[in-house]
Amino acid sequence: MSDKKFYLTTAIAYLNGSPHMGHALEIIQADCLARFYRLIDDDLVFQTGSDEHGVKIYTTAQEKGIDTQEFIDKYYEEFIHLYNTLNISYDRYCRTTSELHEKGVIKFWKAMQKNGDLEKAQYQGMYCVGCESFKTESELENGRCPFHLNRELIKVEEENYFFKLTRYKEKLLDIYENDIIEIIPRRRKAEIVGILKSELTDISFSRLKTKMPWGFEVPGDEEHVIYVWADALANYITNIGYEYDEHEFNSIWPADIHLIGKDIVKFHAIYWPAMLLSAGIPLFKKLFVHGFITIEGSKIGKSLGNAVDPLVLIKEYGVDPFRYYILKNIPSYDDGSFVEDDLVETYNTSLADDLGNLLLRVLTFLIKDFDHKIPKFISAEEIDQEFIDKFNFVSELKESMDNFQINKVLNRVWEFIKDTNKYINEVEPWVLRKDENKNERYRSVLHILTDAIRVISIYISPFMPSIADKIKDIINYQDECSFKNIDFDPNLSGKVGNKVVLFPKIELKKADPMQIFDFKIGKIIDVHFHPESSKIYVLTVDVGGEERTICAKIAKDYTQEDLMNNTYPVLVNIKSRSILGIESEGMLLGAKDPQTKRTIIAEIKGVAGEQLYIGDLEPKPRVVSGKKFNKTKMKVKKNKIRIRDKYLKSKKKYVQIDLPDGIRIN
Ligand code: ME8
Repeated sequence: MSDKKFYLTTAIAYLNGSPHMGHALEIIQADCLARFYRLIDDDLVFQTGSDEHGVKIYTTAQEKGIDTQEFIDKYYEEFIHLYNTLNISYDRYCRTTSELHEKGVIKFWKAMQKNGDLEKAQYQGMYCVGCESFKTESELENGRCPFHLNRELIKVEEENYFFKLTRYKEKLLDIYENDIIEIIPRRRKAEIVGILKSELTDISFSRLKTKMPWGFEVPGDEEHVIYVWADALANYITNIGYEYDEHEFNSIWPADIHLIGKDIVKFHAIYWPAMLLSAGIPLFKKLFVHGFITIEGSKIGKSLGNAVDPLVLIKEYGVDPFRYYILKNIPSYDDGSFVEDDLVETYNTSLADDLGNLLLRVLTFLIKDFDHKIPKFISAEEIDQEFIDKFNFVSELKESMDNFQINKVLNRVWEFIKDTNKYINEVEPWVLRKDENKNERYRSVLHILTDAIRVISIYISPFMPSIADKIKDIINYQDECSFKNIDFDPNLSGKVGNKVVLFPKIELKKADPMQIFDFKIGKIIDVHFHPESSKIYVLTVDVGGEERTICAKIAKDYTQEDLMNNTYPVLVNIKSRSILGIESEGMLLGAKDPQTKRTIIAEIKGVAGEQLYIGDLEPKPRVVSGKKFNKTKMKVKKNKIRIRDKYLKSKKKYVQIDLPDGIRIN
């Protein structure tokens, strides 16, 4: 037996914003993997963390005028809060601003330098702050990064330290040709081999401190800071003893699984192994790559804001149903769309009908006829034995999990739950209980069923740990949650608790189509002319802790002073679009006065970010297209904005517009 622990990691999130559904997806998948492998062997280390350096964080904090450390600490708290709420069982957490991490990064840097892989050279390139990475021509779509279409690339010209990635080309090709590192799904491997064969260059591994001070100083050169990815990737080793405890390090490293999203494969499949080879550190074993979650088909981004805050969903539906839905409905290695109605449907069918009902059915018999006691197992007929033989399908699950097919595992577990319900229907305990001669059999059947519920509690624990614990409590099962205990136990005994409805049914709320609109009060904090048109203003609008760029064709009718510091209703979830090369991320409401030919915009007094309502409707925003907006036929009525029979308003006031009745807003 090896004393090497199973080591599983997630990507470490940038702390430049609140955690979103993508972060929730990754950490839930990782937690599910960790809990699953712990059922096989408890000797596992699960690490996550936060990526706290880099241009993105530094400039966002600067723009907001907040001290960078204070800025990241705020988001650190938010991430930890989400992870705790989600019941994430991480063992270690690496903050890349920690001293421990810094020491490890310096040691790592020196090891690569000693190997002759870090050298200074003049550099010129286009940098995407969103990805924190230089981009080659072939990675761009119409001159923009495909992952960050809203961001301009930055031209960087400076002397940097370079990592000699090209030296590792052949070794890396060999690694992937021979599956020394496995990339799952395998189609992602083809992408990596393609990059290795065609466009590999040495990479800039530092930034000038005068331009970007937020990072660790390059050892022996105070003018440079270490590039954020060279720092971030090292978290996988620095936090497990690389610099401070060799024994600990050797008992955890190499990582068995790095779980990451599809946008950062290149860093993990090319940079990271090359860095490890350079520093003489063994390679990790597997890269699991998940897809991206969209919200009802739209990319997570500014237009949806926090409308789909995981915490809000958890509050509404509970942690475990949320975890269950994410793991079941979003295929682990493809993109998937979050649809709230699907969550409700999944909850009602799989959780309430299949699992909740099964528990209730069995408890009812135990309480009614056995005074809560689990009856003794006496003997099994053929049909019982067939069912008992179905209890252990661990090797099947392990094979799927080793291939990162989480939803396949979940579906297989559900097949067992359905088999249990089917078994009840076939053996008909309600018939057995009435027949004196069938008393022994009735007891055995109920014993088998209670044991099936015990086994189910083990199987579902990686997906819904709290529900699993609840079921264990109800049947008073104290033993370790482990696959060691997955076979039928003829000696199970004890008393069960009272009936519990684990998943009360949820009614599907039919949303009013008007609820998709998200109007907020926006305060104009900057106005300038569009460089390509004197009729258009480019406005910077504060919509509550977030700034939007909005292009508005009102420069003929309003002076810059008219607008500055005033507040207006803004449609914040309209699909962003490019207006003469500038991305417009929201819309003011207005229309032309037929008499004066002046464009008049709607106004409202209030605080930036304040929610507006269409009558009494609670907004349930989705991204809205311009076409959809036009279909709503908003009209002026008594200087207010009327949408069907309702008016646009804040909690306190109506939105006002100085136009005659009947004019269409556009
Ligand atoms: O990339 N759906 O941080 P990050 C699913 N700091 N996953 C998503 C997603 C979405 N819509 N959006 C992002 C970073 N992710 C770096 C990682 S690792 C040494 C450094 C995933 O906060 C993304 O793919 O932008 C990544 O795996 C994780 O969330 C953190 O993203």
